[in-house]
Amino acid sequence: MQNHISRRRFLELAAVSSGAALSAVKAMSQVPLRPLPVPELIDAASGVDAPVRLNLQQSRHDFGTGAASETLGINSSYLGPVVKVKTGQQVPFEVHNRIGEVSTLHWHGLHIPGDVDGGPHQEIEPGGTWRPEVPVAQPAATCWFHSHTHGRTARQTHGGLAGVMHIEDDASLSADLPKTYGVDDFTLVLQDKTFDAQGRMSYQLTGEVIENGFQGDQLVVNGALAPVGQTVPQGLVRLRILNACNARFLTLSLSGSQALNVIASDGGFLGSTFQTGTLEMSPGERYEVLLDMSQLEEAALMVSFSGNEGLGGWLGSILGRNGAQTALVLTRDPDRKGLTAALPDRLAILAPADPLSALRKREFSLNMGDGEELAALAANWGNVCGTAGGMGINGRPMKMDHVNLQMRKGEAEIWRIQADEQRHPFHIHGCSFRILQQDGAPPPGHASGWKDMVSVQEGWSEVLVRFDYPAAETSPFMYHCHILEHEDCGMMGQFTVG
Ligand SMILES: [Cu+2]
Repeated sequence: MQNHISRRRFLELAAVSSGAALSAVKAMSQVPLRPLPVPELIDAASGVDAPVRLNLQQSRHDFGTGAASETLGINSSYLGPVVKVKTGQQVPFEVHNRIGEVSTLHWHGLHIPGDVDGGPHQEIEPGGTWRPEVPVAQPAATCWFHSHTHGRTARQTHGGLAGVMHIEDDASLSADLPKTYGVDDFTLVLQDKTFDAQGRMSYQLTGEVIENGFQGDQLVVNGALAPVGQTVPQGLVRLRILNACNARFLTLSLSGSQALNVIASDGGFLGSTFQTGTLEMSPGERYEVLLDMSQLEEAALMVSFSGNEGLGGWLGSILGRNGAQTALVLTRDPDRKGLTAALPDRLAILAPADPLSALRKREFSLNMGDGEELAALAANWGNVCGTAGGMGINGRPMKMDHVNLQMRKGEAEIWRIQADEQRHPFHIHGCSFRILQQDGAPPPGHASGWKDMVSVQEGWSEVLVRFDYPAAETSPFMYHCHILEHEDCGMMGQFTVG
């Protein structure tokens, strides 16, 4: 039966001479596909009668290795639900902490006041409940939520405390785009993992792991070992992709040199569809892409690990583990008709970023491992660095009871950021920004819209940012490296908006 299908498929594909489809078939024939897990959808977009309940819990989860791993989950054995909300709503949440230690839940990418941001100051004690009323004020975007417990963010997020939020608005709901959840609209949470000889997820916070960030050697998609497979209708298919790795930069591509049609970045829709052969995603970044499955019988999304390598990564490169691997194979169901529309050429009105609107410029230097003073400060101020030395920003590690900067509400600024060494994904809470330059060059087209992540390596990265939401001294916003081990070691600062 399998041979028969493969042969029929091969003949059909040979007839259309599609290189993309052929490589997808090749990818499929080499490894078995697990079904793509589709996270539970909590649809709050048309209003809720009761608070949206999110239970942070300890659990056990089989990623597909055949063994149960000790994990954390949100209403689930690993990771969390997709929560759909709509602009203009005020969404009540009840976050129950049942993981047996202190935790927090940060709404990454949301334009909200500091007191509901879920950063390190909004700790939820074990057994406790946090009840934020979250106002949704921004345009449609794919955001997420994850642990932000200072010193424990890396371990808790790696353990599974992360979920995705779809923000919709009238424009996104009426757009000619795929929007049937789990049918033609899929959410992909990409992560790297390491499994021990018994197939259990392992995570050890050594000095090397803190220095380079955690670098797993296995790709998982929504908590399942890649590659995963999914059948889709004949038409447009939308993938909302989150890099939820602690530290891995990922490079995405499609089999057969098909272009990725990028329609949205962290903060919402691009002005128009941007086509690119490869899409690099830093930890914390989101992109939405469209595939036209009326043109393809099968398509494979490929992912390669890139970014900070360290010794483990270097060995991986030598052994060939860092080559592109198949994350997801989409197979068209010829009997199901989907959305047959052209790729949209007009998605949102996106005025060019205007650097002249900035009232001031600030400079940030991301520091790591330079000298005993930083290490001593990092340790004294409660950061988790182990033997990795200290990390900080502008010579200072994170200090919970110290506000580094005070912003004025409604004012735009240019933030210039550079790094001593390594590449760092930089994130600012409570806003979206526009990238003026990244690593010393203009941003690629897919990163030229609204963002809340910018990569910083050689040369300056510059963003134009405006602070529109208040944050008091008791609930300041964070700016930090999104390599979660770096963040826990002190590469983070705090600001108020008033
Ligand atoms: Cu970093």
